Amino acid sequence: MNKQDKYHGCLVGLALGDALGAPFEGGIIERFLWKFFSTTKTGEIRYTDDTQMTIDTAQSLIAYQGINQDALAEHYSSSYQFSRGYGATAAKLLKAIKKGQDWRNLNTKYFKDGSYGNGAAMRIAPVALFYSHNSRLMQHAIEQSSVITHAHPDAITGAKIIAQAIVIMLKDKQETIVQQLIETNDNEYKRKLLQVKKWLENTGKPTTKEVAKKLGNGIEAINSTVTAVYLALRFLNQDFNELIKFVQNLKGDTDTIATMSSAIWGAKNGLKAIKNPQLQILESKQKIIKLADALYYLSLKSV
Ligand code: R7I
Ligand code: MG
Ligand code: MG
Repeated sequence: MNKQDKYHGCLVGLALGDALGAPFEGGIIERFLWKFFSTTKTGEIRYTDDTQMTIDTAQSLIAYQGINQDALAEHYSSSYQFSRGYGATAAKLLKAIKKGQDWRNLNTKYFKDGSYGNGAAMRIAPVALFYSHNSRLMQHAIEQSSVITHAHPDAITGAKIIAQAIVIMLKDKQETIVQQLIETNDNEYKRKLLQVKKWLENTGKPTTKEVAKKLGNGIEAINSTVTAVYLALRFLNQDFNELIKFVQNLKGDTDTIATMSSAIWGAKNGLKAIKNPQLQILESKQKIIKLADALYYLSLKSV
């Protein structure tokens, strides 16, 4: 499999998953509101904060050849737009940075330990792609990029799980992925990963309701990141659209669970494997492909 196509599959898959998951996110109000924001003026399908922050992360990594926390905070805040559907606390924090406040004084201002939302995990794919050859540097970069908005350890662990899954998918052997994740996690994350292992080993397929109940479908990192890993693995050898359909029916944080599972699925199967007519009308598709290319070439430098 062409490695560069896997990079394309990861980032473009992520954005397409986000755009296709967004109309199904949240309750009646969120879904109603999204109808006004779901397409661009030229009729493309719009992505949400998940992809916007992923693009920001990629651009900043490329510009600084690594994580420059202050520049990244600046970048996240200058891209903020209400119409992308940011998390409520993340929105406050980004607006405060825009007004000149330091992220160091904000990341534990709203919650004592910082946010445990999935906002750090949803934007982590470029860090995985950039550092795919150096796990130690990757762990450090995940902590540095996450803590700007998500200081809570659960949020950072969620980002590490998604990044680790993406890196494993870029390589040839994926059989041991769940075992590797079980060995590097503990507590509630480990308990959920053990559930994933059990489900993948059995032939029975849990319904959307069972998945939501046991792994979660919420906005919290603990209730969405393992869910995304499970769904990417369950649909790994199936059509991309089957994965998306399942996530849309899962309810809850559908855009973000689609974002993270599609990034993992895309890193394994590549962009050429994504057969979906909506791909042709995805907002900023060419720009995202170019970012994936830049990350691919930069990752080669660190081999
Ligand atoms: O994590 P974050 O960037 O949100 C990402 C989500 C994704 O679904 C996106 O698609 C978008 O819709 O938002 O945003 P945060 O605001 O940091 O976290 C999300 C929400 O989780 C917060 O607004 C809180 O409601 C909740 N939350 C907490 N609640 C109590 N105590 C996060 N941390 C805490 C906490 O410590
Ligand atoms: Mg979103
Ligand atoms: Mg979401």
